[in-house]
Amino acid sequence: MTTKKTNLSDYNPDMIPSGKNFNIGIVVSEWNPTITNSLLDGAYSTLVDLGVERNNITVEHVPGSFELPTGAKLMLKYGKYDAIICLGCVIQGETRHFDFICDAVANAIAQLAIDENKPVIFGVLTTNDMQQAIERSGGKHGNKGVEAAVTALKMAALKERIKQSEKK
Ligand code: DLZ
Repeated sequence: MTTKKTNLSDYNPDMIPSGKNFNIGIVVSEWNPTITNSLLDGAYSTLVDLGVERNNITVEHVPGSFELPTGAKLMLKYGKYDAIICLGCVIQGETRHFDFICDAVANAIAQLAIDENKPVIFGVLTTNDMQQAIERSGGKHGNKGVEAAVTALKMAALKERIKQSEKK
């Protein structure tokens, strides 16, 4: 079976839950900053477009993608958030750093979300080269920051829905 490549950033706002009552944290890696800043722009503007108050969006920076799970965990420990979005860009190099970082970050983010019962969103580009990263941070393949923001609102709304239905 083949998979058709689609631009996942083309979302229908009518199908996304409103962000009006949500408090969202964003953790951004400083490595490959031109890319991560574009991811941040995409995520931030999407949250605002979908109704999240600017006052209810907090952005924190960490040195590299490896530090994203710790940044997210600290935000959850000391703040009140409905979801955390982790944004980073790891580019394949000559070393095995790539595999170590990608595996560690993906596993830690998944585990954190499960442990904390909170959506922690993996908005990390893992690409072969800079060109692929450009194409996925506001280029021809969309913006993974936009997709991460949409995912955060969907998951925050899912949690609220399940919580409310369990109360009945
Ligand atoms: C060390 C490193 C390397 C080689 N490449 C990247 C990268 O492409 N993207 C990224 O976000 N971070 C990279 N880092 C830094 C690590 O994520 C981490 O900050 C350091 O190993 C210190 O823990």
